[in-house]
Amino acid sequence: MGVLWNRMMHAVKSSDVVLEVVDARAPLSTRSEKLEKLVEKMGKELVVIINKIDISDEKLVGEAHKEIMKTKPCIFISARQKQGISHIKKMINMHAPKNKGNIKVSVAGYPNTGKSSVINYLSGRHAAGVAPVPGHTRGEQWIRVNSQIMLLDTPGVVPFGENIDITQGFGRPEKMKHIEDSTDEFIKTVAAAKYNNIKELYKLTDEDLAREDIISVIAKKRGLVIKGGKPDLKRAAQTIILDWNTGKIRAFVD
Ligand SMILES: Nc1nc2c(ncn2[C@@H]2O[C@H](COP(=O)(O)OP(=O)(O)OP(=O)(O)O)[C@@H](O)[C@H]2O)c(=O)[nH]1
Ligand SMILES: [Mg+2]
Repeated sequence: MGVLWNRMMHAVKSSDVVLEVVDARAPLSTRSEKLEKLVEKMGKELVVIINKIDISDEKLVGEAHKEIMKTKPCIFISARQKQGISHIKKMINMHAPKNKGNIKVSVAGYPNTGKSSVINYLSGRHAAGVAPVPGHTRGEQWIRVNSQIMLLDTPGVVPFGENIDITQGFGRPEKMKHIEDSTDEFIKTVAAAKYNNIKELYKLTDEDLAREDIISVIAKKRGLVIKGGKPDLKRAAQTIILDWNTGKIRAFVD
């Protein structure tokens, strides 16, 4: 984390504008207070980009957008559906220093929020690697969008001390310790959220949703069992996290 954070400081220092990409399924809890403070301290401009609106609820995202706008410029987009590109370019031009020929923009935020996808969308080509695996981007990379704008892709960073859970794209499922426990808590949070597709996605009844062991119900529905017919909680948890990371789970969690 220390090394990554140093690199983040360097990225911010070498930029005119920072785009902070957050996940529209949890726009408030995927904001990084430390990143925002760092940008402010360095006297740079920050724009919050709420990405993945295609897998969240429009009205609830609209409310979160209003909330964020109280303190920061903010727009909502879908990199996957290619919605919002003109807004991003307008925002970059509005917040860049006037009459600057070469505007440098770093794209930052928590893992898996879609930073590399936003860059590919803006540059119109597959310039940055994208994967449903948090921690996919490992090194910084400058990518030219046009004669005026250059973007810096950065690895997803959760600053030390910030609240980490899997709604913040934390962890590769196969590497997470105690994955059953954290996923159990996570799936209950998502199932209780104002907007979610858990019921349809895992074919659950209302009774299933109310159960304490919802994860074992999901395991059984998916045929994930171990010897003796017991539900395979580990594989069920891995499936759920993968479904979150790939966007099969639609939700609004904040
Ligand atoms: N539904 C949906 N999925 C998206 C969108 N943008 C990105 N994704 C998906 O989110 C996952 C992560 O995307 P990346 O662009 O690799 O995210 P990142 O923030 O660069 O991730 P790291 O480099 O690991 O920090 C991929 O599976 C993308 O296809 C979007 O607008 N909508
Ligand atoms: Mg990336």
